[in-house]
Amino acid sequence: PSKIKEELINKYPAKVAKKRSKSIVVNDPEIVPEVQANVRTVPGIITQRGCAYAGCKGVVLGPTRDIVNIVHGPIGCSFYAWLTRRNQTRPETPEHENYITYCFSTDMQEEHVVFGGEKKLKVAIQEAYDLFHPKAIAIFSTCPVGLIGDDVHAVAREMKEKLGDCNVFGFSCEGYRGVSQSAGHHIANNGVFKHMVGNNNEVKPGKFKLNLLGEYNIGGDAFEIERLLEKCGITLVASFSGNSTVGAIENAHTADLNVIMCHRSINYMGDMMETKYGIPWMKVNFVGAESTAKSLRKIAEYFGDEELKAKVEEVIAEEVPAVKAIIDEIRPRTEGKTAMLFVGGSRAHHYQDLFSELGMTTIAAGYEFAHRDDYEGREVLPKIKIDADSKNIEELKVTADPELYNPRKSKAELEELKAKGLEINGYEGMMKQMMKKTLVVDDISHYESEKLIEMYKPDIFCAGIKEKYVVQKMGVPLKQLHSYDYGGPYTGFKGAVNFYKDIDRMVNNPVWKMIKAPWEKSEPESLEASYVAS
Ligand code: CFM
Ligand code: HCA
Repeated sequence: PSKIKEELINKYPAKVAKKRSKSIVVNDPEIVPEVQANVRTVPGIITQRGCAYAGCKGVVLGPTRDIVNIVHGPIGCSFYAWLTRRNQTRPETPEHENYITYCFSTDMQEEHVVFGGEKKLKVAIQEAYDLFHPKAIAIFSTCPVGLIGDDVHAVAREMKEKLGDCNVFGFSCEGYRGVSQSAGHHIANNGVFKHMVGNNNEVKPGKFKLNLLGEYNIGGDAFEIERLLEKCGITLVASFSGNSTVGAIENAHTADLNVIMCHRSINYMGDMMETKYGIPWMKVNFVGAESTAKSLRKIAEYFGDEELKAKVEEVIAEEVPAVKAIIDEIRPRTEGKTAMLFVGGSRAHHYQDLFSELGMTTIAAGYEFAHRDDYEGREVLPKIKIDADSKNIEELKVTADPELYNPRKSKAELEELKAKGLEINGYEGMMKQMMKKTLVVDDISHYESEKLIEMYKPDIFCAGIKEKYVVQKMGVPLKQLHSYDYGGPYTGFKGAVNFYKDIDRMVNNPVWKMIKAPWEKSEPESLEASYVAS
């Protein structure tokens, strides 16, 4: 693998090669080498990253159905974020609000860039309010807003005051705010925490109450998790933010546990809620049948109730036979095959569990925009150097709430849970679970992906829409782990079965053998020759 690493960077100019080499690491799960992450992409390199606005508006706020999300900026930014992420939602009744299908924008023009856009923004907020009377309106700043200096927060305060019964708040999530969409996650967490969480003290009935953090209901993933929680008798107070509502999020501080699916996008919320309200958090993974069972058991162990533990075992016993029947049939066809996973900030880790259930090995993986803790584990947090780009993002000063702080578990109880193997307020990252000598690459470039495929010829490559057709033209099937190629859900027991079937169909499809990859062609076909042939 170190030769492979050499091969990946030897075409780069010396300075670029030096920088990229720190983000390309041969794994050793015992030592866990350092991975350079969350740093600027070298200009000129084709990255798969997005911007801070995408992380704030598209990822964290976008999935909640009853917030009107107004994008302050040119129309292109809005169009980009319009339903492309496949975050599904299910209103209580057809009469209930659902703004997800709408696209709200101030449609900023040159004139507003020159003379300012605040007036236009106020008009847009008023118009949205008159049309829908929503509970909340959020404003998202795109790049030009920061450049011309429109004060979206002042506009939000003024309009909130004026409207009276509508929560209006803004986000300074201009695309350039950070090195990737990761900055937007942090900005979104801060805003949701400041303006929403804690606004409603109504307590939902239920004995075991939790919030599901970092689950955005892509392809219906949250529906399957909700089904399982309900079956176990666990009350879901709020989801952040898939299939969720303003009311639920405002109520989140009444739960007794936060479980985190996507650590990268929402770990800030977990920490802030722990400090302010005394709610511990626990990392879970509902991607993979075994991981789902493990996560349900962890939740039962946290609550420490014998009846709940028995119920969880009963649910697992009921769900597993259907999974086993399918995997027993499929696994002989997928066993021994190889996969590469390059996705945003957590799926490159989570989906390795599904591949291992299929008997497949993940030989290379990486995130687009995660931080070192997502690779190496949260214990490296104190060692991470805070650079100028990270310093730009506000770090909220949170303290215990004088009235609402109530530690759900005492220090001794938390220690006891930790001794039982429950990782409280912790995440061990991706690398400890990957095999020795596998490759870990942060913010992989297009060039490096092609090189890796040429060298390893994996049976499947997992990434997004930007990589899909380039990779498939190389004769390697590409599974989109962002949009799921319009399939899913892939969480829970039902989702695992969906995934096994989809991967079986892809890696065992004879069509890939009929495509000649560039390295298999002896001579480039002339355009003329291909006309004659067809
Ligand atoms: Fe978390 Fe996500 Fe992901 Fe992410 Fe994303 Fe996404 Fe993703 Mo695309 S929140 S980090 S910013 S799991 S949109 S639902 S698929 S890159 S791996
Ligand atoms: C985003 C959203 C995205 C893009 C997916 C892709 C998603 O980064 O703004 O490139 O295929 O999951 O929809 O990550």
